[in-house]
Amino acid sequence: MKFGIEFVPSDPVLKIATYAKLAEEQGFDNVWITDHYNNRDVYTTLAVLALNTNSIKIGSGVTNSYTRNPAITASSIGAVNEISGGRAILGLGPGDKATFDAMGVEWVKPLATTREAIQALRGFFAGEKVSMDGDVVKFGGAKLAFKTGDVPIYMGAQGPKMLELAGEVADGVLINASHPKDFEVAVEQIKKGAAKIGRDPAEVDVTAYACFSIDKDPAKAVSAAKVVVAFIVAGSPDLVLERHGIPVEAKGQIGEAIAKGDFGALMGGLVTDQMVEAFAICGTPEDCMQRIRDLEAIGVTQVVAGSPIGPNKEKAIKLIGKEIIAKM
Ligand code: F42
Repeated sequence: MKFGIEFVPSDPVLKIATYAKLAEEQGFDNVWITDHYNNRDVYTTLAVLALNTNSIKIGSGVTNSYTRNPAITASSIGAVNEISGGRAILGLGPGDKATFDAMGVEWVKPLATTREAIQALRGFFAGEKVSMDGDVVKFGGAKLAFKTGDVPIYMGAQGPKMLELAGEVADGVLINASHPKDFEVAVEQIKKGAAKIGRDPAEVDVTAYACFSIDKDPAKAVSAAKVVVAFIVAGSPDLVLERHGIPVEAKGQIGEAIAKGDFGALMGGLVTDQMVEAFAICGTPEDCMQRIRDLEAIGVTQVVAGSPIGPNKEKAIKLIGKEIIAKM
């Protein structure tokens, strides 16, 4: 099992660099930085992490090819790969519709766009002159003027077709989920994609990009996870809620409370323990370890500790290092 950690650059970059260094010391393999226009820039953050760490791999988790042309992405992550001594990973997804609406960016054919962007990116990483006339992605002979090295490409994916595509074309897949039931379904889709092209599915690093909250006091861990879980419930397809026995009506109620900023209602009962169980890796180190072992048994090969990580980030990173990574 590999371990990753996610940071959202809503925090200052230098603070994230301190956490990333601590994560490296605690034995984490990867650090992932999210990409949304309203936060600090992902590649600036990755560049600072590159200079402040020595061995941990650093990646975008995840960027998209609507707000950044794939040639620009190749140039940006290529530069990060150069300054980090070959530690860069590119996480790429279809992007977040709400963010695109706010930016006035049209979200067309996310599946085709992701497939074609990856094809172009592989070309740029191989030092080729890229000419493409895809459904969405088009290049008229574009070539980078420096060698990027071969940067692994991970896809951010949840939907069945995106997961299948990841099985075909990606080195890894970052799946926003925490429960074995969701991974049973996801792993089947990834295998289906790999089988299509006669690929060994074991080549794909199946990553649980999870809401994670750890503390020696389980009540504190649950309390820290609740707001993040509320956002997950509000954004989950009905099918996923039903899979976990969560009433679909809860989604509307939680969505309304989020819209009103009524965090008291979320904490006071709208977000149930059942929701936390379904959508977070949460609790004491022993609880988290058990869940990670259950995920491993289903085919998960990397667990990413995503927001909130714990009620206290620094303590949580140390707990994961000492009580989980060192004991796996
Ligand atoms: N999004 C961000 O913007 N920033 C981040 O930092 C970020 C991090 C992140 C980490 C892990 C992760 O799993 C997701 C993350 N995301 C982030 C969200 C990500 O960008 C996606 O929004 C998210 O993964 C949801 O994507 P999805 O896999 O559910 O795919 C969507 C597009 C979907 O509907 N997929 C369908 C499916 O079955 O997989 C396929 C839809 C389809 O077939 N579309 C056709 C096509 O060609 O695209 C066209 C259909 C038509 O009629 O137009």
